[in-house]
Amino acid sequence: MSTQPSKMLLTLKLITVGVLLLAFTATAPGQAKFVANYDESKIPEYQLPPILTSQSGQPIESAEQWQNQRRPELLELFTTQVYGRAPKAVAISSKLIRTSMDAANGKAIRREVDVTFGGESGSVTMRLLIYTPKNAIKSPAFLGLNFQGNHSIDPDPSISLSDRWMRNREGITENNRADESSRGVAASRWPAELIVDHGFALVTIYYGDIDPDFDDQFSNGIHGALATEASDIPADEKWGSIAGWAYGLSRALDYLETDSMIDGSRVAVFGHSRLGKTSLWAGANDPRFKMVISNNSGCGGAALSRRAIGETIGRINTSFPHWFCDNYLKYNENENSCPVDQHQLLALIAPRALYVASATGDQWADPKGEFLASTEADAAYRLLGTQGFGSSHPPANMPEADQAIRSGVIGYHLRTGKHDVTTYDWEQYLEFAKRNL
Ligand code: GTR
Repeated sequence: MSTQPSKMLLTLKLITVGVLLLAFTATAPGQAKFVANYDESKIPEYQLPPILTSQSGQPIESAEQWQNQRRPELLELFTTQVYGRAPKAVAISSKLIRTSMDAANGKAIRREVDVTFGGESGSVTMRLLIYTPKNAIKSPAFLGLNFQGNHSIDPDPSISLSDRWMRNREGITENNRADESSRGVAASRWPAELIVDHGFALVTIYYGDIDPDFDDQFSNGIHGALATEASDIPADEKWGSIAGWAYGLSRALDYLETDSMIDGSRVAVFGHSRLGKTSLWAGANDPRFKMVISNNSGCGGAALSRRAIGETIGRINTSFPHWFCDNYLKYNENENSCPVDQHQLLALIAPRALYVASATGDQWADPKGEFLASTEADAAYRLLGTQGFGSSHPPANMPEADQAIRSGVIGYHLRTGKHDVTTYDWEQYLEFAKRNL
């Protein structure tokens, strides 16, 4: 008899907890089901933070003020509020693993080179896959991270198969490891032959060599290897994976500067999607990159966050909590309070060549926001004495699909098709690079 009321009480309590939990998950900010906005008329009101005014309100009117005052303060804001702070550069060592004299239809020499670096807590080894045009002395190069292992960019079975952690992909990768069937699956994104035909080298690295792409509280990959060096960085400013991948790109450039077949002073950093966010951050941080290419980088890349079209800061931080630093969480559903927006990231690349590419079928990445950010960045390019987009003003309207604007130092196109990297994209980059690299 006496157990009956307490059982009822327990059931009641459980129901109450259940209802409360349900109410919380349905209404807590950032937890409610995300519905992306694609309607221009529903964009929240916003004002972009200025490029050419300092944080204290002072107009920036000379190249000197830009270099000594505005650029450092913007770089610091992106470091502390968005991507996180990386430790200082550490020394690298390298080792040639193998060479093929007959790659890319006989047009290229292909090498695999291991570059190792680390700190007191451990080390990272990333394998560079390098195609250089035959008979060239020192080639300018495109450097970019790849998503599925170096073996995925070229079906040639003599390329080493990555044994690192890899995201599962239906029909391609299982149990987080690549197998023989994934050889060449991403070849359409990496047209090595076309690139060497134009006189450029291609260098690529599996991004998971630097940092495996999952949330482990910043402890594996580069974060673990450089944990001691990063130990005095405040918790909210700790580097996320994008900053880690960008750091790896800079270490790759350290190596390329020593490679006898590459001209290290003429390296373009390239990336698609999350790796496009990465190429932008690498280019903003490391002025040795002579050209920066963002392919469909979207939110946290080239797209203006304040438009909140497609993917938003809140959404990206929820899906990928390890990409950015923890301070970035403050701007979930609160883009206007962020002291920076992504046009200022693009401006950090000035006066070096910058190419931003969007795709019509990639509304999640907000092509218009990517275009607008590029036109805003033009102001910094002009201040630094370049012609920006190439004419007397940045373009007022988005170009038609497949009509690339690439006569200046800033290039932009909207390609027909989905979120991807295609031959069309590469053809534009190559033409742009012929003048700017
Ligand atoms: C998506 C993400 C995008 C983009 C993309 C990718 O899921 O929302 O920001 O980075 O992944 O990298 O493929």
